[in-house]
Amino acid sequence: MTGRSGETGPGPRVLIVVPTYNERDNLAWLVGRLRTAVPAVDVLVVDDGSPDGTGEVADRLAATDPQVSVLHRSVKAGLGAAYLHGFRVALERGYDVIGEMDADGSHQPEQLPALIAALDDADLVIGSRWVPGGSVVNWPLSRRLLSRGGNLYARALLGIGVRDVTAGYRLFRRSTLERIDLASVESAGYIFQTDLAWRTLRAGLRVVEVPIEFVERVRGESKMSRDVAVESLRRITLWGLRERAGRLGDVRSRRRSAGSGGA
Ligand SMILES: Nc1nc2c(ncn2[C@@H]2O[C@H](COP(=O)(O)OP(=O)(O)OP(=O)(O)O)[C@@H](O)[C@H]2O)c(=O)[nH]1
Ligand SMILES: [Mg+2]
Repeated sequence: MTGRSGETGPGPRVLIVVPTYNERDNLAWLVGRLRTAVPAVDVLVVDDGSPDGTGEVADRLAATDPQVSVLHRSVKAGLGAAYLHGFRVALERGYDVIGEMDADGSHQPEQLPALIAALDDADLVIGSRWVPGGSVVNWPLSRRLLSRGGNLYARALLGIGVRDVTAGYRLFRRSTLERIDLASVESAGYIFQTDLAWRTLRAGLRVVEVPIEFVERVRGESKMSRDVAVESLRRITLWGLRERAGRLGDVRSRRRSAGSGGA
């Protein structure tokens, strides 16, 4: 992405939001890589009171680096809720670009420049595992099938072209977050990712996927569960059916008004 409206001078101000829950052994490693890979980028860690002391690790990083800051939330309230809080703060602080990145190393900071470059022609950039050139390292077949199957289902039901709509390595233009009415987002968990991409598409904005290499976490525990997958399927089904019912309603009312116009 070039400077604001293409003029020379400082580039866009970018903030990457990193949600954490029990990522003590990953956070310093991840933030260090991020600050080295793209030194101009600021980092906001959003920690949900991790019992393992991740919040204190984040505080230590922030104390020595003015480009790192931390939001402490008292209880684990879900990935989506943490991101919504982070986004609100990012908008208040005036950032032009607001990004998402996991703390566990799955999203490689070294690939961030490619995502930033893609923002020139996009309102939302998704680091995608499932476009040509994208890949996943160290995932068992079951996890691949879950992600591919979930994405296939979302594509079919929502009628969208995005191949990795559940992905969590992303960059939003500020204007995108301002358009999609964050205050009405209710998705607190992982379905948040699909929800925001779906809102962006429905607002008529441009979503571009950039291939990434996604690396399974080496340290710490996953917070994914069967309930998360089931809840995602339920919500996607609901949105898809609602959209179809809406379209059907539009066709019926168009027919009715065409009929009454001709009478
Ligand atoms: N603040 C906050 N962060 C969370 C919460 N749940 C998950 N996270 C963080 O969100 C990121 C993604 O969570 P992961 O557990 O890695 O989930 P995943 O990537 O789907 O699962 P794996 O592939 O198994 O790692 C990590 O940085 C987590 O620490 C939460 O409730 N609150
Ligand atoms: Mg992960």
